[in-house]
Amino acid sequence: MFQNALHLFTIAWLSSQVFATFFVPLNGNIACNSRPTKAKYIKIVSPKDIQERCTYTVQKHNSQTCQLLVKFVEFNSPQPVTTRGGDGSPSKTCTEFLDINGMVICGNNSGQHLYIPMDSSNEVSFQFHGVRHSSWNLQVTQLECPSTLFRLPSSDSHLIAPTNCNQYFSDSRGRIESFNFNGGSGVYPSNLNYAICIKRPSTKSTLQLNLNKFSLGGALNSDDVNEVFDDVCKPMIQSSGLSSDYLMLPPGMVIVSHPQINANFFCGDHINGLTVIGDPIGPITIIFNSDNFFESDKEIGFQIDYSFV
Ligand SMILES: [Ca+2]
Repeated sequence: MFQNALHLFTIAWLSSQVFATFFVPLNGNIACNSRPTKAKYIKIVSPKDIQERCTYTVQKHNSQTCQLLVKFVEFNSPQPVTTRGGDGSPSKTCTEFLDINGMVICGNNSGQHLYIPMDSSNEVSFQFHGVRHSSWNLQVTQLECPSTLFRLPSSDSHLIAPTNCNQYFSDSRGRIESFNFNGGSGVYPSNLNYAICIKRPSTKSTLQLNLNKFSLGGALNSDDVNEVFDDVCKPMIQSSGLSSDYLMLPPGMVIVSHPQINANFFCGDHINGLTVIGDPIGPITIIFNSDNFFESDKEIGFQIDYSFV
């Protein structure tokens, strides 16, 4: 009697595991403020009905899910506005925005993408705040890493980004723009800090960056191109009013027209239109940082065409 009951329980449990593994929905739209989805391919589209907040929660498709690839087919929200902190210093603040894992973006971001780590967390929430004047169409793919237990291959291997990359460019050439580049008008939101990774081709190692547009703060009004790097861009000692907006390029990159400059942190607009080239060692990672201090007309962003030559 007991053994029969145990047998039936075992069959029921195994059936539930099989059902959970194989009968999760494969793709689909998820509605604003609906239940979490485990679908592998997900569309997040703004609703016709205006609401103050839309939250979409994505849970792991299966135990191999390690990253979410979020493609911004469309994302438009009002431009960030200038606000003032307690000390009167200006900042750029998003009034309607998307918050993913604490990363807050707004403005015109169609064509952008993000990688969200899913290895340590079981779910990720996409929170759209104050959505009265915003529209979005996001394509989310749950990327599955190869299984370490059974060494099962993954069909997503070509899409998976190196660990801790927020953006990943795997083509041998392409264009990278700051969030809310907005056709060259900017501005990038304050308080962003993220890593942009580029895949190195197997046959070439010299990276060339054409800085089509480059305007990232800069506390000094110097006209000397030699004075807007490193500790000017990332002050060693924090102080109110000192800009800390910068792009950190891989070590070894030099400006073609100023090869004597051996810097890592770049800011201001003195290198706007210039070309940076080099043979960086190790993973190719570019770090963007914006502080909470807004300098009018100086914080537009960047548009970079990268290639390997
Ligand atoms: Ca700033």
